[in-house]
Amino acid sequence: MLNRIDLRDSPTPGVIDRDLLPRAELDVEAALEKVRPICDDVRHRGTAALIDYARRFEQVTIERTRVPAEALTRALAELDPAVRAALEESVRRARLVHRDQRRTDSTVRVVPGGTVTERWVPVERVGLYVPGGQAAYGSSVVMNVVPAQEAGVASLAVASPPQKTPGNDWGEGLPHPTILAACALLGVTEVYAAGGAQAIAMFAHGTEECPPVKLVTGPGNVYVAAAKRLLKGIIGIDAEAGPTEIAVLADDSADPRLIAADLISQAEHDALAAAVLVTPSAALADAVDAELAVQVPAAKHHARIAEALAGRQSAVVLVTDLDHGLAVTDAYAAEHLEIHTENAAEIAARVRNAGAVFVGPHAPVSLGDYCAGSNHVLPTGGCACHSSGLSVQSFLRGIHVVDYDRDALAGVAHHVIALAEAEDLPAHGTAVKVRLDNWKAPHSK
Ligand code: HSO
Ligand code: ZN
Repeated sequence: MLNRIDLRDSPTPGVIDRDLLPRAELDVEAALEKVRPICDDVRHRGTAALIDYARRFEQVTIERTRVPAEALTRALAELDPAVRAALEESVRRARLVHRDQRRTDSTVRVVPGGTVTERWVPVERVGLYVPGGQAAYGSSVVMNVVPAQEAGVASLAVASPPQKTPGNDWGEGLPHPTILAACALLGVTEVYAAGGAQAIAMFAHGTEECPPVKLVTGPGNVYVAAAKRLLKGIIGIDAEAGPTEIAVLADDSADPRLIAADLISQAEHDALAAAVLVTPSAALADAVDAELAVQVPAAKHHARIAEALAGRQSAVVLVTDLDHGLAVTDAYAAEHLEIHTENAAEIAARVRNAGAVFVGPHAPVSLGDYCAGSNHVLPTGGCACHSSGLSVQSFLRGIHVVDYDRDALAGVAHHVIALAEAEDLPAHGTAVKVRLDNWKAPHSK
């Protein structure tokens, strides 16, 4: 079922050509041209434009975008108690982990009388985007809201597309009821029925109903990614999330049933999702293939799973040994990386590039998706080689506060002046000199 890429004969196993590894290209550039007029329209016409797009893209008629408080209360009251209990546990664990990410201000005394303090200040107002449709994830509300709240963000709005069929008798035009319930559970009262690029534009430019935000986070489809790219600068953004990815690094000790189940679990998200097995064991690769042949047809979403697994973004990569395997998984930089080897914790400690690492047979990605305490908004498309998943840090800014007294400035003035002159920026030096001159001959008023 999976394509095979054999790198065992590679003459330089330490040097991995990324082009040899499977990965789908997500054409965000092409989507840019489509979303530009939509974003401009929302900027000019505000809520009226959002109402028009709800009709055009979601086929629903809405009169306003702001979700009324009663709808949030009702969604929580009507939530299946088992789902409520699970969301509560998910929130509890996520809080434990994210609370520990909070930063404290720190002051360094550089010289006597000269200090630099790093103050951590939360972003004032953020917009969290939660996809709808095929991907209406209450868990993504948790993963966006908890770090923002733990960072101390004072004003927080959620947007999610209005649903045509909300799954109950509520009628049209509200986001998915589980999303509303998760917002209510977390104490989020500002929720908008807005989807796609137009929701990102609403956050960036503001409308009559929704004041503009400073930062937008959360996953979405290619149009959401394109709108984030377009509006970046007006707003801060987290990563442009692409389709989900799972890579598994495994040796002969691994259980092929578990690996197949985990590859399938992420392929279930999307026909464009990527599932990659990296192993030195051709026998394991065969066994995983045989398991997939049994497990895929039995899965509810077998059609899109089969498409994802057969796609060029998914493969088995055969490697010489685990060192070679680690070089491959580092080059691939997966959103999720599972380690199914002997001494899995030791191998995991050597991973350099991954959004999140899952160690051994009892830590499937789906645990992390819901209830590990870790965050599931993670870098995709190889971005894990330079970026991290969503965290408290994503919602904070570090501000350097520079506090020098006269003597501390005098002590370093000649260095500032020398560097300013070397850069042909003499006014920089003068700004220091006038202070020194002033001290020598203070003005008498
Ligand atoms: N695996 C997805 C997150 C998710 N899974 C939400 C289930 N619900 C991207 O990390
Ligand atoms: Zn998932």
